[in-house]
Amino acid sequence: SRARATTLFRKQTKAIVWGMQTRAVQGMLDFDYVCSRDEPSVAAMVYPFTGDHKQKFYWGHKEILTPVYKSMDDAMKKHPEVDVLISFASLRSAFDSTMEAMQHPQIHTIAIIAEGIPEAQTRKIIKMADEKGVTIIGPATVGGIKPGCFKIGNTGGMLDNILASKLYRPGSVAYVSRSGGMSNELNNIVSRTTDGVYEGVAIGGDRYPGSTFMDHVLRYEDTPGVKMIIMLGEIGGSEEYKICQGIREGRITKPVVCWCIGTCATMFTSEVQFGHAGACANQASETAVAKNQALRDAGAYVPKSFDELDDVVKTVYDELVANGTIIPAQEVPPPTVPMDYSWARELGLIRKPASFMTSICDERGQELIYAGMPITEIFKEEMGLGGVLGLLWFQRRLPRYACKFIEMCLMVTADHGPAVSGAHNTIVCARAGKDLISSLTSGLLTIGDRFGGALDAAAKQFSKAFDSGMVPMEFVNKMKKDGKLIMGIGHRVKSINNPDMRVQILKDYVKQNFPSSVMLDYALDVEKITTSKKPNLILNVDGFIGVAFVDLLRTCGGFTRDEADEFVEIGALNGIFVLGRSMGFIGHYLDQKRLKQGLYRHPWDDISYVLPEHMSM
Ligand code: Q5B
Repeated sequence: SRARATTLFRKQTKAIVWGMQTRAVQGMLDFDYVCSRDEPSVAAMVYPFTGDHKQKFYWGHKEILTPVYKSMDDAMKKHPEVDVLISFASLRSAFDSTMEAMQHPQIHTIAIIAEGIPEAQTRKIIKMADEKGVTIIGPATVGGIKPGCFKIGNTGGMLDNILASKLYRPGSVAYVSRSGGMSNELNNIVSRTTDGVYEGVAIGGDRYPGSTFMDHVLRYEDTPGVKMIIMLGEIGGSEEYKICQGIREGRITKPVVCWCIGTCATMFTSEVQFGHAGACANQASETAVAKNQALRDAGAYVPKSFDELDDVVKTVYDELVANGTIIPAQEVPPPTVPMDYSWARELGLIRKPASFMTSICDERGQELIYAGMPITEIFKEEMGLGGVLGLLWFQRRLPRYACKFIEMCLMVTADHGPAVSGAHNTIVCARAGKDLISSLTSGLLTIGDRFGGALDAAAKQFSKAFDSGMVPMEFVNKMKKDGKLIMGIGHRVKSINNPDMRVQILKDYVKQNFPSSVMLDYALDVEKITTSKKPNLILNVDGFIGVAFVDLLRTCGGFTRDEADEFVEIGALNGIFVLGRSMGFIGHYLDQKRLKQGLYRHPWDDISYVLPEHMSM
């Protein structure tokens, strides 16, 4: 079988990443860039759940495209330079994908991130890896890092951490740990006490790691750049004793600083299973205390506690500098990598004027919020449609009588038969084979001054006249003199002889429930004058809702006078008719479809053709 490589990662190492881990890949590329690599370390990604495509990443300031393959076979064939596979496959697919990867002789190293892979499967992976000479890092690991060369996935954390721990250039200290989290702590300790990390691997917390402490310590022993070694073991298993043996037999000659985590287990009366699957002492020799003592006896540098690990690392390093084994290199500042926009924002480093603002609804949190009120509370308080409209249109929690009035307005304006302009348009559109939204909007587009859209103008005209102290007769006369129609007055079919019951219902409600109806009373006085001229010049449904809403906004207690006027000014009231009548238009659309009505063509005998006479020059 093929011998395992001593050097797993170089400045030219190329990897395939299995899984759609775009953040991890971007992290690797940022690391590569800050290490001044010539090319990104990720050659391709494999993701069996989408077709072949390309993913966009940043390489420094530039955008680059990285190929994603559905099949691992294709990825390997297209990228023969790749010798590392980083597998983010789940615990269910990690076994198959790792076994498949090992069929490709180009692969020398595989990092398996997944936790919870069945031990029987891991053992098969290990057997195959032994046969093929493949180094497995993991499972259940964050991976490893070789400053200046290569980083596995998320190892080393984000770029600020990479920079803080100087992981962009090699030092002289190599470490191996089980835990990914603790390897980050080692990055920190090593960067503070020495010239930095040469390489660090977290072998993972499973009982059967794909590669062992000894595998990596021996690699470090045989790597000239490594001058001292740190091994962070833990409770459980007996791997650490192999290091003792290696030191005793002279196979390990470089200074090794060791610590086994889990010494606190002695404080418990029963056996303790720590976070990792393998972190449990099955016999006295597997305890952290016993292993620390054995390592100390073998000649490793073992602190009294983890707290003193940094002191011991520093002492050993200082000795190596003093005896000339280590000559610290001159620091060269790394190239700057632009910070991700979202991260910079999170850190509060940048601000950008928003392209648009909103003040009525926030859907970003756990719960949808309408004008400050969580949706669950809206239902708990049974605020109804009127309450929701109050929140979204007026940003207020309106009193109950106002919410009910809004709902009544929506009910009375919901429909007024197929003959009105909007319903007619909707019907013609539906019969032309158009869809619901087209038919609805074609109906809505007829709403305006003459039909259904006189609410705001009526509110403006009546309140302006009232506020300026005009008596109703003066108002009517002035409008006539100016040649203007009074908005909200007049109806095609309703009159004093054929009263509009919709208006009557609303009138009764307002009179009984509103604290004040001065604007409505004023409009009713105007109606007396106009109907005395012509019986159809009644205060129509638009006019009624318009003036009653002015009373509501001005007297419900929720708005200042300026705020009340602003809602009329910006055209909120026509919205009531639009919203209400949408119900009817949709009804007409569905009705026509249900009745299977064909294309409408207006009959000729209903059109008067009044063309100009033929003109000769
Ligand atoms: N005269 C509504 O007109 C209508 C006058 C007026 C002073 C007035 C007309 C009008 C203002 C806009 C308005 C909302 C076009 C109506 C609605 C929803 C609906 C619809 C439905 C539904 C009706 C005859 C004589 C003339 C005019 C004078 C008319 N209106 N004077 N102020 N406002 N109103 N729109 O019947 O001297 O003879 O020349 O524009 O409020 O859309 O059901 O159908 O739920 O769907 O065609 O209820 O009033 O009357 O134009 O022949 O005028 O009265 O100057 O005087 P008519 P015209 P003169 S509610």
